[in-house]
Amino acid sequence: MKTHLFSGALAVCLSGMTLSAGAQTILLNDNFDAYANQSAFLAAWPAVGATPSGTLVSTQSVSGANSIHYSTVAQRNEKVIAETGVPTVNPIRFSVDFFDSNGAANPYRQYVNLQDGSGPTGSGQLISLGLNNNLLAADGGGNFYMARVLGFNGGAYFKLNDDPALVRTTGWHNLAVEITDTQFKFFVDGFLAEVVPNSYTLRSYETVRLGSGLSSTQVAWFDNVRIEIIPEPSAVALALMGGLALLVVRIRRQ
Ligand SMILES: [Ca+2]
Ligand SMILES: [Ca+2]
Repeated sequence: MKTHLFSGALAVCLSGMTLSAGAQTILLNDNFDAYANQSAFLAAWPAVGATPSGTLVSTQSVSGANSIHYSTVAQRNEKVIAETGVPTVNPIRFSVDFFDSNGAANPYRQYVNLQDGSGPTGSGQLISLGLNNNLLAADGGGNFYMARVLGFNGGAYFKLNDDPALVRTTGWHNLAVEITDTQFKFFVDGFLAEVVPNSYTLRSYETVRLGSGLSSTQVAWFDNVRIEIIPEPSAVALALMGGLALLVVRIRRQ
């Protein structure tokens, strides 16, 4: 009896979830593992202007064998994808795996950008994830990963320092931002690390840049660059999920 009640509620909940919204839309998902060589990578991710390219390598990776290495000299690559459309209640999620080559060092100029246009100047037209040398290790409460939103904080990089546990360590870290029509939510290794209000003109993004295109005191690797639009669960699905949680509590108490 308890099992039937539970499965019935679960079925109702799952059908509610299905009704909630369409599947997530993946606009970019590059693990760099399909490129046979540097030329193949360059064909997909051209160098930016006269700045040299990063290097397809297998010295570090999260997925498969490959990632892209950025040295201490200026290197930068770019990919233009379909327009994301302006953010709504459904977040535009931009994420990357970043190999911090020296978690004890002062922040250095290695980052990835999501841009509206190739020369962004307006508020909200550029969001950046990684590290930049405008702040030292001790600034902003500790040695945290960093981000930038054009128009916020004077356009300067800031620390993702809401959670004291999310300090830098040498190795791979997942950095992400979820952009809605009201806020930018930043995540480090899946944990919420900073929230910035989105009070700016809403932008449609299409340009991704890897590497700062500037010299850096430390090297870095990037893997798994993703851009997706995540459907928010509908109010009906949320209510059904809440109902299921109550039911589970009741069944456990019986
Ligand atoms: Ca990879
Ligand atoms: Ca655009």
